[in-house]
Amino acid sequence: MSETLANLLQETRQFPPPAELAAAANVTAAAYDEAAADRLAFWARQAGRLDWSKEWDEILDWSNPPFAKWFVGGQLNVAYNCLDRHVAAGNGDRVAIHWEGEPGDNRTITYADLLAMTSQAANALTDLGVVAGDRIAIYLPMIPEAAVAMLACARIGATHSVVFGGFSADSLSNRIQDATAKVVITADGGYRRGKPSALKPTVDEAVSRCPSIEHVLVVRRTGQDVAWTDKDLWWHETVETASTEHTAEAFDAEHPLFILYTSGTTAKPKGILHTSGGYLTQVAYTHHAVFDLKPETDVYWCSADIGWVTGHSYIVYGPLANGATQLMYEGTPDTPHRGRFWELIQKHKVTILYTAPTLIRTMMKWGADIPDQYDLSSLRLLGSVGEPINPEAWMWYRENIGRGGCPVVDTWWQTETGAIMISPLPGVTAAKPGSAMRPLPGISADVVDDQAGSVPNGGGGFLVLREPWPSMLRTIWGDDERFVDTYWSRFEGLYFAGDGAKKDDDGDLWLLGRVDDVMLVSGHNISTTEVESALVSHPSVAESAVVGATDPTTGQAIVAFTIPRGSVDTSGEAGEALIAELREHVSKTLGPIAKPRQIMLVAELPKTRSGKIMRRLLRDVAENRSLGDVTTLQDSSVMDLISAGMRSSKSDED
Ligand code: 6R9
Repeated sequence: MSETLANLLQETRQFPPPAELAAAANVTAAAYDEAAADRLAFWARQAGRLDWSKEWDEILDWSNPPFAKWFVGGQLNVAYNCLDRHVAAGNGDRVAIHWEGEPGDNRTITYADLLAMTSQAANALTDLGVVAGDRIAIYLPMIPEAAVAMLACARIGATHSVVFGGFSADSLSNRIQDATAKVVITADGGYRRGKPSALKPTVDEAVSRCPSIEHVLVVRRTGQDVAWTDKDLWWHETVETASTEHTAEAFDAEHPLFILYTSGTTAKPKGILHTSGGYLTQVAYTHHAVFDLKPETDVYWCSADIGWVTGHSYIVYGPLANGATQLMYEGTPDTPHRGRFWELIQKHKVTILYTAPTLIRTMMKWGADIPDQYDLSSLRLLGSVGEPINPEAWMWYRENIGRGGCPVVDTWWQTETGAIMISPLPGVTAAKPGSAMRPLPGISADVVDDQAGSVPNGGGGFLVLREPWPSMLRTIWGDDERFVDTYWSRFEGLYFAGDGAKKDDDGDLWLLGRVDDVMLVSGHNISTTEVESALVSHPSVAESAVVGATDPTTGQAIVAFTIPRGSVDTSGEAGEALIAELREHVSKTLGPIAKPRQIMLVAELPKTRSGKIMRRLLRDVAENRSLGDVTTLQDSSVMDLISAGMRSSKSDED
């Protein structure tokens, strides 16, 4: 068996940039050449997009790999770069955030407002005894105070650790303890699916186990009753009464900016540490380059939660560093109705939308007649992040949301990389549906075999990064050894990201999912992504998750869990006929080797709270094992439904 990862899916469609966008694009093809000619000088020029209080002495210190230092000796204040300098430049009246609450309330916050709010929070935290280097936990819903809290920490040099508001008291207390945080910033609750959903009781439970916590700062969002302890302080009594004047002090380029725990499903969560100068440089550059942001005219919307890295880099730091006007939405896409996203885009004339494949596939399931009811003509660019986007979902996004005229940028990156690494450039790249295309200028990614040899075009293997990049993680908080073991020991001198990928005949990159999920079927390594994409390319399918289950004849056999599109009849014989047709369809699209042994039609799939499919649980179901840890699931009732269906479905072997 010589192949590392099979290359089964062929895709020939390609979409060049719209002429008008290309003519005015922020970044042209020249950027690739400039970066190739001198990578470090290229990044130094991008760092020049920021205001530094003190220029750096050295661009990169890589004398002690994998511990990088970028812009050594430089000093800056991250919050100053996101706020003060825009106000100083006369843009204080520009809207920074159009905020929409789930119940329909809304706020408009200018750059001057955001600076005043952040200054108040910085003063209040300082009064509470927070000093540079302290850690602050943030556990908030999607309200403007979440961004304010992060920026206030950045402003005073405190390191924030944002914990997604859906996590349990256990997850929260583990993260607080790991970082020995001094303060938690939270709210009474937030609105989810039409109801106030409490946060404070979870914090109370967590804090009872966290002796490091001195104060709990509570934003009043829902007005629901909260229990009160002597550590608790209301935000409106503490922050909103503080002075709106605050002078930002500069910190070292390598000063810790934040810790963000990766949503690991089994092992102890890893506190990914990011620092200041290099991080801000790369998020600002990539936001400018990949989204082609024109701060004077664009209205940008990233629908991620601020509790994930996408929210950190592409709601808070990248867009604000670039002076963007953005939409921020508190709630779920189906509250109060399934057109909420499109209604918001119509209302705010959003021009750039950045969302996740899971959302796109959900919209496919609900049907194109929903977005069709709204005016989406303001949109000019669409982005995707979080999982491989199946070619058919990419096409659906382009046709039904972009109305055929918007470039789609599929952006690959991770909590660990801090910023986008692989993506089309919207004014340059003729994008292929489902491909993240090329490393951005200044980034060197490759696909290697198990001996670390670069695979030729047409080959598949492990996605690696060859050179350090400015927004790279610096370590795992408190555990340098685990940092080295986890990311830098599989291949000598290379960062291995855990993802499989292939190069097509043109050398463009296709992400193939986590290598842990790869299926070994009769000696062939088959990626879950390709089989899922083949299923989604059938007109009756909205979404699919594929796993390898132990099989006596083939080693592993392919089992697919498939969500039909809204209008499809799946009852009785119609369902059986569809399953047979789908198995044939995969066989025809990818070859008989990839034909699923079994296909289950399901209504939902188990997803992490950030929307990624949890194949591990489906593997348990497919192999009739009792379910593993389900605490990171978004909705655990899904698994009961799926396993019940699995037991009753008749075995479907050839
Ligand atoms: C930004 C973010 C990282 C993992 C990553 C990969 C998957 C993200 C992707 C993608 C294919 C893309 N991933 N973007 N896979 N195409 N465009 O999601 O960070 O939550 O740390 O997840 O997500 O598997 O390794 P994070």
